[in-house]
Formats: sequence, structure tokens, C-alpha cells
Amino acid sequence: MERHGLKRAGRIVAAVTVLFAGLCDVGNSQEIIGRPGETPEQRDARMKWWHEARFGMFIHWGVYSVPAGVYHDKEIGGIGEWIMHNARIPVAEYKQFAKQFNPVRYDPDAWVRLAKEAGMKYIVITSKHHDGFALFDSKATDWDVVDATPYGKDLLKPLAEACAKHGLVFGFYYSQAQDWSHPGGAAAGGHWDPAQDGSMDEYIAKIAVPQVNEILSNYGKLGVLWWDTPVDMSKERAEVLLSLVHLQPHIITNNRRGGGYGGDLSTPEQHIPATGTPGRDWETCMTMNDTWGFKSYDHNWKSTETLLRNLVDIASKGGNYLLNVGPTPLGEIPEPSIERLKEIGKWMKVNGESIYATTASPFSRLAWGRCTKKLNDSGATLYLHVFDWPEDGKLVVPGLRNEVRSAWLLATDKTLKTTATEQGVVIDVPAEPLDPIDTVVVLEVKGKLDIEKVLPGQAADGTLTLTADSAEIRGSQAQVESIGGESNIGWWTNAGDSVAWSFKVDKPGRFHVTAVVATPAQSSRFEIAVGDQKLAVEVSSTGGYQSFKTVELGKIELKRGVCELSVRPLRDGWQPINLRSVVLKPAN
Ligand code: FHN
Repeated sequence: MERHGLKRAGRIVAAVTVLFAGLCDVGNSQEIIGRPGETPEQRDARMKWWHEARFGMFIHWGVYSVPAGVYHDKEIGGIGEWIMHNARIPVAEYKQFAKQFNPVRYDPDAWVRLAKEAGMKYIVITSKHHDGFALFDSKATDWDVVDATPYGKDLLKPLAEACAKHGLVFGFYYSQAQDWSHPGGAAAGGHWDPAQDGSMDEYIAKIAVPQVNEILSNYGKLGVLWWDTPVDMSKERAEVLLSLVHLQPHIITNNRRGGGYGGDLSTPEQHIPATGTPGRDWETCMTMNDTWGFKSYDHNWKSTETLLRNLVDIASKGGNYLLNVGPTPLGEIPEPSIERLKEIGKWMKVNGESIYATTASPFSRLAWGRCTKKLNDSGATLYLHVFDWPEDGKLVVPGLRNEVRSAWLLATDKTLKTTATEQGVVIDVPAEPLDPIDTVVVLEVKGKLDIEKVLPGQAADGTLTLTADSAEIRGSQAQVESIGGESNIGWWTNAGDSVAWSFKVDKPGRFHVTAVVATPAQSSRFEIAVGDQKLAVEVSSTGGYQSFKTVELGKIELKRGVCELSVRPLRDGWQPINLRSVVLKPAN
């Protein structure tokens, strides 16, 4: 899978945004999770639709779509909706853009139909982003679509109605702690204009509280309230907002309100955690190009393959995918987004059963793709998402010991032959996949899932190849991604993360160790460990995160039996690397 990797991180987002995203990612152990006083059964009932939905649309829309990334004829770096901040645009000047915000082509019904066609089950739209501009008629300010734009009509009401009409759940994003236009609101997110002077408490009392009240009261039943960038949100400030949430008793909130409230979800941004966030509901939000709000010159669109495989990857880890669109000031969703959503929709129409209401894969990793599952009283349905079709026509489900009831191709219902082998269940599949992005094979098995971990072993010449796909990742950031169709461990930005492999050795001896790595850093230091043998190694720049080279790491002794090899950053000298494989070849 071609994921956008570390290579892009530097140029996509303002550093401050990355910081916010990092803060909000997985929360911390002191957070209050869920709703205080709610039983697990009540919580499950409240979260049911969300668990089943798996796929939603995020919409970032506002006045920033007018400059669309350009200010005084200069392309402004960073994400489009941050232009006011990144170009330090004075409040009064920024407000002039509202005069050109006239979304006469806005067709909320078409937006909702598009989301539905893509297979999305919910929509979350920015009711107010950090520029403080409200897409609704707010009594708390004139800085809203009704009072400040030629359009002059509430944009959220018709969208709420269209969602209700087409059966999608509707929700709001609200930037509660960062508002660059109202006095006191810019304390957290930088400050560049005396018009922003003021007290944050007053801003909370005069703008945030009344507006949250408005969005929770005036748009019917809502599914989600999506807070953002909770910098400087003390417990007291967060509590005032918390009390309003009861206006929508069933609403689901994320972990970005601040003040120690973890809400119902963690919200990894622009990435998919290696193993999900076990024990915690989570939702990856992601852009289709490199910006949330419309930017006229951002054409760096992810492929449909990437987006669809992201959805599958996320579902296989038990999470939801909130995929963003950034409409233009005329109210149009950019054509490349529409194309991709329609393509995803075609696949979902045939294969949606393998996504909706599924739970996480019971396998740690599958070299050929992903798995989602549904448990039932007599066994389980496993949906095998095959990204890399087996050339020999044998799909091996490693370590699966259950008796198979039946197997078939989801798209055609064609029954497939299965054989129980020592490696696991082997399924005979046709020579060609039905869908090159993801062909789904359904496997119905009897009884409680029984999966034995199958360890990699030596080739006939004694060589051991430890690939990214079979690695166990220990930590919070590093994850398997794919560059040029080959997997590697990337996003290794946390020096506390390590990776390890367990494997079987039946031809012991001394081995040459090499690794296939890529790094733009001048040098990076890490350690290879097998038992108490340790190799401290230093690799120098390979020319970038996509330039993979084989590097010599030294020699190591392996004994017969099960061994573990780990790769750990050395605090002194570690720089992120992408690691494709570690290979051990007999030294003689
Ligand atoms: O600063 C915002 C950004 O503009 C965007 O809204 C994202 C979406 O998750 N949230 C913040 C950064 O974490």
C-alpha cells in the first residue's frame, strides 16, 4: 500500500498542527474515558451505530476556501484552513474574504448522496473552524455565514435535513479552544493582531458556550460532536462545555475537548496506528490530498487504491475512517474527491458486508492483505481481504486450526475448495483476482477461533528473511506502510518504539546480518539484539525515505529452537529509518 510517509510530514502541516494532532492521538492514562456513570451496556448501545458504520465523511469548509492557499499572490505553506494563521492575516483583512464566499452551487442533497454512494454512514462538518467563522446563523457573533457573506443562509440546516432524508448520521466539528477572530480565542493558537486581545474565559463564555448550545439545539438529532485542538483547555473550561453535551444525550464525542476528558474516541490524524488502539474506540481522520480546507493548487491526491486499502486496514484494526473533503467557495466538492469516492463506492456496493459491523482481525499480520471478522453463535465469518493475489492460486490462512464450513468469493458467491494443512487453511483461488485493489474471500469456520502463531523459518540454504509484514511492532508510532508496492516499517518517529521477530532455527550457526533500510538522516544508530548478543550499528543516509539500500550490520550466533531478534533505536544517535527487512545468511 502506498501510504504517505515521513517524507511528506515536513511539508504537509504546520508544526503546531502536528503538535496538536500528537497531543490528541491516543490520549493518556489519566483521561476520563466515555461518559462518567454510564454502564458498559449503555455505552455499547450508544456507540452501536458508530461501531457498525466504519466509514464517514469529514467536511472542512469555510472562508479559507476563498484564498484557497494564496495570499497577496504568494502560495502560503501548510494546510489551507490555516492560511489566516500561517500568513498572519489581520482579522479585519481576513474577514474581507467572506464577501467572496458565495456557495451558490452548494447542493447538500448531492453531497449526502455522494457520501452515501461511497458507502459512508455519517458526516461530520466544521460548524466553526479555527478562523472563528460559523457556517450557521449564530446569535453570538456576526462572523457567520448569514451575517458576513453574500450567501446569507445557514449552511448546516439543509445538510442536516439531507442527512436525515438519506439516513446518514450527522455531526459537528467545533473548534472550541482556538478561534483567531474573536477576542480571547487566539490565546492558544498564536496571536498576531491586537483585535485578538482578550481573555480566553470570556471567549469561552461569550462565544464557545453559546455556539455549542446553538449547534446542539438547532439541528435535530446529532451523532457526533468533534472537538479540536484543546490547547489551554483547563478542566474548568472543559467542564462548562461538557455540561452542554447533555443537550444531545446520545452524542458521541472525541478526545479533543481537553481538561482530562478522553471522550468516546481517540483520533489518530493522518495515520493508521500499527495495531489500532486496543481497548479504546478510535477513528483515523485523513485528507485525500495534503490539506483539509480547499487549496487551489494541491493536486497531491491519494489513489483510490490507497484510500480503499486504508479503509480496509482501519477496519481490520477495529477503527473507523473519517475521510475528508474540502469544498470550494462555490460549494463544490473537488472533482478528484468525487471520482475517488465513487470508485470506493463501487467496491463497497459489492464488498460492504466485509466492512460494516465487522470487528478487528484475529491475525497479527497477513502478508497478502487484511482480515475483518464477524463472530456468531456457532463460529465466525472471516473476510479475507487479498491485496496481493497468490501467484500459485493457493491462499494460505496461516495458523488457522478451525474446521471450515465453507469458503467463497464475496463478489460472485463462487465456492472455493479449502484444505487443512500444517501451515493453516489453504484456499484454492482462481488464477486472477476479481478486483486488483482488494478481492474478498469469505471463510466461514466452526467454533471458537483457534489460531496458532506460525513462526517464520529458514530457507533450504539456512537463510532467514524477516520482513516488515511479519514483524511485531512494540510502541506507539512505528507502523507497516508500503512504498513502491513493498512493505516497510515506517513512521518510526518515537525512539521508544522497537520491532521484533520470533522465528524457528533448525540450522544453527553463525550468521551475517544485513538490513534493507532507507533514511534521509545523515546517520542513525540502533541496536540488533538476539538474547544477550547485541550489535550496535550505525547506518548513513541512503538518500531519502524511499531509497532503500542493503546495509551490513555484523555477525550473530543463532541456536536451535525459537529465537527472537529485535531492532531498537539507540537513544544516542537514533534518527527515523524505514526498515524493509532483516536478513540472516549462514556465515560459512
Ligand atoms: O488544526 C486542525 C486542522 O486544521 C484540522 O481541522 C485537523 C483535523 O483533525 N485538526 C486540527 C489539527 O489536529
